[in-house]
Amino acid sequence: MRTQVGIVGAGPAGLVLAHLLHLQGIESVVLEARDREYVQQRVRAGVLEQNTVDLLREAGVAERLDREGIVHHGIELRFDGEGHRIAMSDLTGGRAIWIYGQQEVVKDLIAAREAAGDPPVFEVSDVQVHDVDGDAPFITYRTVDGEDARLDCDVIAGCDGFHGICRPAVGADRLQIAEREYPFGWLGILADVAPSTDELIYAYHDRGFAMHSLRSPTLSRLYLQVDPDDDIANWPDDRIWEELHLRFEAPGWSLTEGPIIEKGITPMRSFVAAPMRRGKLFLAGDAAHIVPPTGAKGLNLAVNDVRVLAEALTAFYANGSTTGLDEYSDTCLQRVWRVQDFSTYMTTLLHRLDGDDFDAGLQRARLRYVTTSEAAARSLAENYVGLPT
Ligand code: RFL
Ligand code: PHB
Repeated sequence: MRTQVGIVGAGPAGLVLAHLLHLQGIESVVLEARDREYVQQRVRAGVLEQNTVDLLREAGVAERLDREGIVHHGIELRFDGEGHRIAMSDLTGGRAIWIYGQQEVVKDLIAAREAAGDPPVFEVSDVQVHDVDGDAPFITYRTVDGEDARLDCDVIAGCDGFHGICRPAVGADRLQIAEREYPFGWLGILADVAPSTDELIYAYHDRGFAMHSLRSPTLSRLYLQVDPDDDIANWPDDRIWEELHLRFEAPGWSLTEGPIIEKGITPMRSFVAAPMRRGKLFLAGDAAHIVPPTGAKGLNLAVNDVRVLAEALTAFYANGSTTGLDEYSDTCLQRVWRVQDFSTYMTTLLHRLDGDDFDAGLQRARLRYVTTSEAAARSLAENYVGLPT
């Protein structure tokens, strides 16, 4: 088989890239290790920043997002039993965020690939990339029927997430890795109950961070800071609710419980691999970088990478220009580091740190500052809704 762009991974990065290229008349094939059901059900991100929504709208894949997505104009920071609203839209000239599950974005994009007669190839295994330094790179893999296959292409996009094969293919000796692990993880639940809040609540508490998000008017998504090595078996539903009540406690506010339909613990890390390219292989999204989820930025960063890559490839196919491709890694990394800084800020502002009373004193000072100074609040807001691209 031959195509112009071979894409490894049908997450948000790979699927958005395939769609943007299609709109420019550039052919691609998306290879995905999992089955369709799995990628469409995987519960992950829930917050789309303004830039992501703008891009999906311009690309014509926001019809359901505009119908079912919930626009938010503020978030709440809660500490010492009191809530403080950050009026994001007022502080950013009307920019906002949308609540729309990552798996819904993925479903819409897979539907768009199908409508174009170009669905992802699911359940491939033993994917390997070859000859990325030359002019004729190719990908080999095994199909769901156990047949060996080969995909020849001009360019390979490594959109296969943090545990994929594309970043290792760049070669450990060529990659500079900057990384930070945190001494905590997030226990996340999806609960079949109407959210107890209209806007997202980020709560700082001596017992640890907690967050209240949502997926729909009848579906709540909540998180608790826990030990990263903790076992979800240690967290029966009653214990989760008890801990959530304690960390969100505020006079006149109550948390409504409901059946927990999904739960799990995710470790938190910050990670940047540079450069995001080797020859004809370009890394995008979680394959190249990870941010802790406190800033709600991972998916949005993945979308920004492939926006840059699609523009560079469009110029390359239009007039042979390689400038955009040559600048791809540096262009993306500037935003990656801005977002790393914001995600680190949100993470260290809100989580219980292992340190001493000095850390806690600084955190309270920063929380009071950001909830009383308009300049500080605006800085948080403009990063949260996403700085213009
Ligand atoms: P993905 O989504 O991991 O997709 C990679 C795809 O590649 C496939 N794959 C392979 N396919 C073929 N061959 C191989 N060898 C392969 N190896 C892997 C995988 O099966 C998969 O389908 O990466 P992508 O596209 O870069 O997207 C990144 C986002 O998924 C990620 O950054 C976000 O989920 C992060 N994140 C959040 N981001 C936000 O912008 N807003 C949020 O509110 C937000 N909340 C979150 C989050 C991530 C979380 N977890 C679980 C890590 C909340 C949580 C709890
Ligand atoms: C989510 O809804 O899953 C979510 C929201 C905000 C975050 C992280 C995750 O910062």
